[in-house]
Amino acid sequence: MAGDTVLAGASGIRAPAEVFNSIFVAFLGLGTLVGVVVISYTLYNAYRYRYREDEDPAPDVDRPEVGELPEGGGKGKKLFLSFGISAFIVLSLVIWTYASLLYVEGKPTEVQQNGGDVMTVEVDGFRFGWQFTYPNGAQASTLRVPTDTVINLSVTSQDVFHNFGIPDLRAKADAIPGQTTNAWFVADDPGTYQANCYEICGEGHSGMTAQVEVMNESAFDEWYATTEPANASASNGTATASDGTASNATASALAPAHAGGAP
Ligand SMILES: [Cu+2]
Repeated sequence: MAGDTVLAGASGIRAPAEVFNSIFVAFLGLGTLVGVVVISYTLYNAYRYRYREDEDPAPDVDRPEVGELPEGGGKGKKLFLSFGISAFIVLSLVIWTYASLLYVEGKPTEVQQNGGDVMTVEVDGFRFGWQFTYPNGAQASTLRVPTDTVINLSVTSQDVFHNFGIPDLRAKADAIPGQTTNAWFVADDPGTYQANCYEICGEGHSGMTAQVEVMNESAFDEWYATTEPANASASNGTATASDGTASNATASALAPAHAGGAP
């Protein structure tokens, strides 16, 4: 099918951008073809059977008289042919599109199972910005990713509905509080892209953007080595943890008395 020749990056993985592009091209091509056939045939018949004052355009046709039921004809051949071709085109598109979407849905898991590199970045939407959390716990407001690597975005929201999307990389996912949505992409070319919010979420919605830096793998590794978990340097993390333990202790101290009183 058209589009299969569309580039796969050095990773050899067809990114959703390429899959969606080939779906678009196939639909556009077939739609144009069907349109051209239908419109040409209509125009051809309109011309062939046009009204001529002095001339019967088809003198050899035996037309039914008023009140007579038509008989004979092509036994519905044209009807079957056009329905058959339409059904074939529509069903092929449905099956092929569905298979493509299954590929997009399952690819990160498949790559991971085959020992390939998948980097999962947590994307947290809030009014009005984005926070990215890397596998090592580092956090940033710019999304930095290496080229030719499957980047799996795990998207959620801290407050209201948002939608995280990077149009140039064809990655887009709802950001819904209390649940995560996944989207993935493979970037072939280093460069700076922009992520936007695609769910109107308040007065700062239109400014709710983030920079996406696609870096060469070596440059990324160098940068990634300098990052550290967000709460490693902050002693607050430890303080909260010990607070947590303290209140748990209180709770369990109270528990036996409570249990004793129950029966
Ligand atoms: Cu938003």
